[in-house]
Amino acid sequence: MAPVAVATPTATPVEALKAGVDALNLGVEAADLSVYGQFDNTPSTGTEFRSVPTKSDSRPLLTIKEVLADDAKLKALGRLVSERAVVFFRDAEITPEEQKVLVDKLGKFGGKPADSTLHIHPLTLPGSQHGDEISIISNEFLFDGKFKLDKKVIARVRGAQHWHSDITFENVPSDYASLVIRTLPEVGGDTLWASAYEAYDRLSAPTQKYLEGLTAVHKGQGFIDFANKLKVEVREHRGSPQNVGQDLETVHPVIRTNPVTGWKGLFVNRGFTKRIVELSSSESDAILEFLYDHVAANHDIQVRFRWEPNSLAIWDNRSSFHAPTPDVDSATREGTRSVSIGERPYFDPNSKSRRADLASKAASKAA
Ligand SMILES: O=C(O)CCC(=O)C(=O)O
Ligand SMILES: [Fe+2]
Repeated sequence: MAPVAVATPTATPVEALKAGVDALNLGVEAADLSVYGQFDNTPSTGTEFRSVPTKSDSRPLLTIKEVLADDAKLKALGRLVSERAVVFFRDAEITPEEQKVLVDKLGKFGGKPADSTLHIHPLTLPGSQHGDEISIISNEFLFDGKFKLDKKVIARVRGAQHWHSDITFENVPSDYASLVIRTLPEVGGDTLWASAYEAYDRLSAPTQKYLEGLTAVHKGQGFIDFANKLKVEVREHRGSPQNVGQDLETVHPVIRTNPVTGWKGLFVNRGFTKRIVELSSSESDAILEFLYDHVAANHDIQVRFRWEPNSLAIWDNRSSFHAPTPDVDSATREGTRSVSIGERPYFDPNSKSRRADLASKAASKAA
């Protein structure tokens, strides 16, 4: 007879989820990256490592090669990405293969479950140019040359429609992702990121409380439509034994705790969130619309990044949103993206607001 799996009883579902995440720490002490030349892009969102020293910042420079070669630096970088939502490097020569290693290791040092690997996008067909675990980001096709995009249609969509977090239709979505735009238009095609922590912190306390008890359905309907049009199945298994099935649909908490920082963030996005489970459909529509607008309209929780040759962006999909800028008409814009699979999203009622946590740390330092 096959052995029967027995679930170990744990205190609460949240404790069980956290235990899986906390189990791996790999015994590495994080390095101090503040000794390297860098600046914060905005008070809440984005940190950029310098590639040239400036008069006012003579700290040594940090390259992504040095990070990749040093576990202590990788661990610290993961922490920084989780705190700042997105981190940028300039002049970062990095191959698609190294992009995969980078996000997988950031996830591992953040304690992701052992069976979470790299995402295989539902529309990445076998035999794709850089292998299964690299998504080609292009303004001419969707992940694979077969899924052609109509540039004119894309350009007509309002920019704010593009805000999303990656692959939240998966049961186990992404922790870290990296992107390099390798074919650049002369101008245009900037990418914006926003902090999900700051989006949460900007809500009034009664709204924060109200949202904390709710869950939402996420669905990758657009990808299913593309697959149907070409009569292909969506890919399985997609980086976790739990990321299987053709429906690309799941339910996640509306407020999510990031296990690395312990901070609460807003976790619904216009790209994939369809409805809030506990509400009537008209209530859900109104509240989701408000929350999407809250992210897109507060440009002071965002950073806008202009790509240069060899720019690298690394973000934490659990605690950020991003949006490409659809202002490139005739030029080709193309890049490579690697997406690590993290943990199943959870909301820990004892987790903290970013602002409150930073304020209490500053107060105890001053005391
Ligand atoms: O093309 C971009 O700027 C961003 C594309 C995107 O959403 C991604 O790489 O996940
Ligand atoms: Fe994305």
